[in-house]
Amino acid sequence: MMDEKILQLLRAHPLAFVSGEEIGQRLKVTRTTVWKRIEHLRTLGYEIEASTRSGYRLIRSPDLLTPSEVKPLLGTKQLGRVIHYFQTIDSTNSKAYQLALEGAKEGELVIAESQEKGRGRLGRHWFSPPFLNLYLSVILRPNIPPQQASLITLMAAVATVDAIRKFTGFLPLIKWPNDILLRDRKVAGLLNEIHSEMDRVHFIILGIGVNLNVDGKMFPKEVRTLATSLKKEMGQTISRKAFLQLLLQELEGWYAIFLKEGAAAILKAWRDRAQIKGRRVKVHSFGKTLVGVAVDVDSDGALILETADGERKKIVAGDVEYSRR
Ligand code: BTX
Repeated sequence: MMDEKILQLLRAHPLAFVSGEEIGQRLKVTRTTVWKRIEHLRTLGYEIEASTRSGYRLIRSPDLLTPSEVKPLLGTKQLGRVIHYFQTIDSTNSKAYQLALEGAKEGELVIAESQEKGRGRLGRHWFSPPFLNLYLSVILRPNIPPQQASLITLMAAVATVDAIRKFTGFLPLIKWPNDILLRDRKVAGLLNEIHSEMDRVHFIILGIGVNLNVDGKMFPKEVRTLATSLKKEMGQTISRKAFLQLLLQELEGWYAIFLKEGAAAILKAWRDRAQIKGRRVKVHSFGKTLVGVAVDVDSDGALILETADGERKKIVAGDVEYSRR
């Protein structure tokens, strides 16, 4: 907290020095304490000029996702107005779920620089190295029945695609159910979890991981050929703060569209960005493999598959492999 307050004071005077004495008085601590905190901030990557006569001046901030770095940029009404920040955590989804059970409100954001037990779907692991990518979970409390919760997942995939498209100019594709691919490789993944009763959703945790600055060779071997990052695709380092800002704005925008216009708008946007209709696919679902042509996705988020004998099957969970067109 003290570090955040010192940064706030320094940011309020971008060109001028702020004396150690003034900072000390404002925070009710000694000048020596201020100096120690400044030293600590430097170890985090803040470039702070110090002058014995004039005090301290902030020259440059690192690309951290702390509330004091992120909040002034956000420009959202509700998403991310409350931020729970962690340098490291087991999983942002687990934390958000726990906070939501304890009463956290709509739009609260859990964000971490790294995850020790980043979670994918079906108990899988999400590779989450420190200070390179985005790992976040948003708490939503829409007033909808549980049957509509899948639409929130589709909505989040659309928002993630649009954030990547606007940021990079590349056009990612959604791969059912909710992987985001760039040039056929996974650049982002979504894990959404729901807490509900029969006819009412209590909350939904929207978990999003986006590979931003991880280098291809850093990925674990088994993922290397399947995954990519924006840095790898663009050949330049990505500002995580700037991308987070855009992602939350897209999420807020699409969430508003969902609440106002409902399923049809989201399904249309999802279909446009997935282009799955008519594709030959192999689907692995609950230990079975099915082959066929993808017909559509329905408002439950299920994949409708037509098999060779003309039968239509509804697949609610699983993984898809694309066959050649
Ligand atoms: P998924 O089950 O579709 O994808 C997991 C699979 O993807 C893994 O089995 C592995 O093959 C591959 N993989 C693992 N890590 C990566 C990576 N960094 N990039 C690309 N491919 C990878 C997708 O599940 C859902 C992932 C959601 C992650 C977010 S991060 C914030 C939030 N908190 C949390 O614990 N999970 C979500």
